[in-house]
Order: sequence, then C-alpha cells, then structure tokens
Amino acid sequence: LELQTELRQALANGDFLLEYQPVVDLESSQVTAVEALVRWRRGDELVMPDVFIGPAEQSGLIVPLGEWILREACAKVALWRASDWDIALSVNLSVKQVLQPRFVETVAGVLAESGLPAGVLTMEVDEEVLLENPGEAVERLSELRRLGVRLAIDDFGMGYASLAHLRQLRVDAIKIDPSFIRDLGSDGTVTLLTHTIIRLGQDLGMQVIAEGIERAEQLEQLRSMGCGYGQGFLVARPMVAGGVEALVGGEA
Ligand code: G
Ligand code: G
Ligand code: MN
Ligand code: NA
Repeated sequence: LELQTELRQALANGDFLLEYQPVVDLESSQVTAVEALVRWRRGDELVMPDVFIGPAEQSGLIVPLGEWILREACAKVALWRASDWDIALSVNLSVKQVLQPRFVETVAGVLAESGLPAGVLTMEVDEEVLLENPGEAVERLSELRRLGVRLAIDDFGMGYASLAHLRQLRVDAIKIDPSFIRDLGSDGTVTLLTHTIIRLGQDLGMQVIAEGIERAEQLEQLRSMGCGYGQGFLVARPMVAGGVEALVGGEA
C-alpha cells in the first residue's frame, strides 16, 4: 500500500497512539506537565513521527490527525486532573494545522468538550511555522492565545532569526533545542549561548524548558544557570499513559 493510503486507514482504524514525555521543574523535580508525542502502531512495529508527520502534512491528513491527537491528549489530561493531579499538557502543532481556516474554533471545541481549562494547554510550534506564512500564522496563533491557550516555541535557537520571531509573536515559553544541551560544558560558546537564552526567557517573563537532558551534569549545569524546567531521557522517556501514571504514583 502507498504510505498516504496506509496513514489514512491507520487513522480510521485507530492505529495511532500517544506517548507522553514528562516535563519537570528543575528546582523541585516535580512533574509539572507532559508533552504528547504521536506514534503509529503498524503491525508489530511502532513507527516514529519523523517517518509520517511530513507525509501527513503533504496529504493534508495532519489536519484530522492533529485534531485526534489534541482530543485524545486533552481527554487523558482532563482525567488525570479530575483525580486531583495538577498537571499541564503540551501538544505539537504543524504549520498546516495553524493555517487551516477553522483551526482556532477546533481547538476551542476540543477544550470545551474535555472540560480542560485553556491555560492548562500549551501548543508548541517550531520556527518554521513563522516562515511559511508569517502574517497569517501569527494572527491565528495570537487568536489562540487570546482564548487563554499558552504558546511555546519549540527547538528554540535553531531557526533563522529566532529573536525576530519573539518580536512578531508573543509566547509563554521557549524550549531550548537539544543540540545546545548536548554540548553543554564541552563547548564554551554553546554554554554561554544557553545561559544567554535562559536569561533572555526570564527577562521576557517566559518559561524556559531545556530539551534533551541525558546526563546528570547537564541537569546540574542547567539548574545552576537558573533554567526552570527540563525534559529528556535522564528525567523520563516518552511513555504510554499507564507509564506516566505508574511514574507519578502517589501524585496521580
Ligand atoms: O517523538 P519523537 O522525538 O520521535 O518526535 C519527532 C518529531 O515529531 C518531533 O519534532 C516532534 O515535535 C514531532 N511530533 C511528535 N508528535 C507530534 C504531533 O503530535 N504533532 C506534530 N505536528 N508533530 C509531532
Ligand atoms: O521537536 P520536539 O521537541 O517536539 O521533539 C521531541 C522529541 O525528542 C521526541 O520524539 C522525543 O522522543 C525526543 N527526545 C526527548 N528527550 C530526548 C533526549 O533526552 N534525547 C534524545 N536524543 N531525544 C529526546
Ligand atoms: Mn515538542
Ligand atoms: Na517539534
């Protein structure tokens, strides 16, 4: 079967699933949020999103798939919150979704349906979103923010003219690209840049989240630089909902 056909059938058959990667407060080590990450169960194999998000964007399937992802993640987190666990949710967005005319209405509808307060949801966009059709994308995302949904710039520091993007679009959080974290400590320039990004975020009143933390020294260094939040294999891998429940145990 052609990949596009297979993907369409997978959505119809319920063959996509979500994993959730915990985000922790680096000060308290508490899990404060989870990032939803989609996977495709294709027979015995679990296919990762870098294989199918691009094709799903090309065919337009990302629009219904993205809506399914949002609905599924909001329902799960609403359940967790109903059991008295104060947890937030982050969901990735593709530019195709943002530019779709009914985008803001769809998000508002899913929030209403799940009963999740808008402020619990963060939508992550990478800087590519702001390149393709900047005026339109900024307008849509600002509208989303007026609903109370929080915005984060994903993979911050990798895009062309990152600082210009912060001028165009007000965001609540920046997620420092893993390539910075990887070279922390071993590369003086990267270390300085990372520290500068953390201060920039703080000065602009934004939450700063370091991604791709794999080693204890990286976590320590980020903490000493005042980075508020972190994500990475050292802290927790992406895991199915039951795994998150087991991890937080008493909390959830
Ligand atoms: O989970 P993994 O590290 O394999 O993700 C690879 C890429 O796929 C990341 O850039 C991530 O942002 C993207 N991705 C994962 N889940 C989603 C999703 O639900 N929607 C979109 N648009 N991208 C996603
Ligand atoms: O682009 P985005 O930040 O949404 O991508 C998230 C992806 O990063 C997920 O697919 C997740 O599996 C991956 N990821 C999360 N933590 C780590 C880590 O510590 N190391 C590496 N190599 N990848 C990670
Ligand atoms: Mn992300
Ligand atoms: Na991303």
